[in-house]
Amino acid sequence: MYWNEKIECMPVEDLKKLQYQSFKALVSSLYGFNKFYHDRMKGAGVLPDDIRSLEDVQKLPFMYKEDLRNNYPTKMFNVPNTEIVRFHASSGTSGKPTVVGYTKNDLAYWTEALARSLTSIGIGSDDILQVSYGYGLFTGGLGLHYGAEKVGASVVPSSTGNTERQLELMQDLGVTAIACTPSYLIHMNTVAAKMGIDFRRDTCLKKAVLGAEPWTESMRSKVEGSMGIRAYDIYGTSEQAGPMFTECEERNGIHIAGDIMYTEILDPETGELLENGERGEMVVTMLKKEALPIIRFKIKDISSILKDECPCGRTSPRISRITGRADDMLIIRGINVFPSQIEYTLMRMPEIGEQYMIEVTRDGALDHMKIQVEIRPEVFSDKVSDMVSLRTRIESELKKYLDIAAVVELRAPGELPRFEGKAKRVIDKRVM
Ligand code: DLL
Repeated sequence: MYWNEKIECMPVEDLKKLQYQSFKALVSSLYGFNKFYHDRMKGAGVLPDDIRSLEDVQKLPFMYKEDLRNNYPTKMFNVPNTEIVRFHASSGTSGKPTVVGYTKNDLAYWTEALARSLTSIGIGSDDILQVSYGYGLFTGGLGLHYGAEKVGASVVPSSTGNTERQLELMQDLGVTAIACTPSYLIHMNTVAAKMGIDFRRDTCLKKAVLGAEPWTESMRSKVEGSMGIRAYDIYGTSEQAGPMFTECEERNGIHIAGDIMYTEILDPETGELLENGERGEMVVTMLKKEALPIIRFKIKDISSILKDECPCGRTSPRISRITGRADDMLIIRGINVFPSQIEYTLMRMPEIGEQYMIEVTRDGALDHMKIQVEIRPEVFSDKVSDMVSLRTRIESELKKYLDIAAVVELRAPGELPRFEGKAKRVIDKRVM
């Protein structure tokens, strides 16, 4: 089932034409009326007339999160205040906060993107969707909320926190789907176990729409196995609008609405455009944005554009699961490792639960990595020799697959911190 078949299944060449037309119009208008883009383009020696094909996007300079910070809060907005109908803002945990704004049209295509996405995973008017992303300045709650209402689902706007109450509501209302961070779902699962709730037996939950932070295929298997649900990946950033794009029922990559966003994947070191299938840094151009235009934004997420067509029939470009951010990569004694690779290796071991924490320190010139992992209740034992041999096995798996020497510490179920919003699983004390 499609939400907007005409666009979602448009022939690829037609989509490219549409993208080019939108891009050309956007650049001409920004050059004429937006000081930031005018100056940037002038600085790079590019005029609107130099844009004669979609490939010419590459002539334009990049834009960075820094630009938003330096123009805090609204200096980069492209419309008068009277046309802004909503603001969201980042928490500013990695620097000064950034503010994003929306016109009525911005909210309309954001909601349309989510309506297409939710439809593609079979969420519609028969569903009761609990939105357990934070409501407020974070885009997750309100974004999913309006998308879900648009497809006719009944929304339970529970936001994060008060987990026991959320679980009661989930049972009482017969919630069929939930949208939240993967780490919050795992937390819910732990709280449910303590309350004696078995998801399969005691709830109607069938689907979860998980995102806002990196998570892995092995985490997906673990969550699905223990809760008896199907989990789907959802992606987006506040600069793009918020949560927007999901996998479809096929679950082989995230469909990007090509009429809304144009995606390039670049080599993080050389900046060269990579072929489809090659993994690199995402650079995005939003084709319909009014309040806060985004052109060639270096989003820093690592992904690839998939080569093959999706059997679902949608022709929109697809990206692979985000494996981390260009600025997330840890270099431990000269070895590059993404936290997601560590998660993938850990989650494949059945003895390990879903919680872990990575800590990196430096002693003189040497880096040290400590990984605390919670083990499953049925595996946890007082027998020291069993625990020592499990710990050694985890250390050797990490060495075998990632070539990193980490000290593993086993933790009892429930010992590590839980997260209601985005998880913070890496503490790099070298950069503090
Ligand atoms: O996290 C929007 C969102 C809300 C997406 C709810 C999905 C669900 P920001 O707070 O601006 O926006 O954070 C964006 O989060 O650049 C990625 O690094 C990361 N991220 C988001 N979704 C995923 C995902 C929201 N599915 C940043 N997988 C992005 C991996 C993700 N990382």
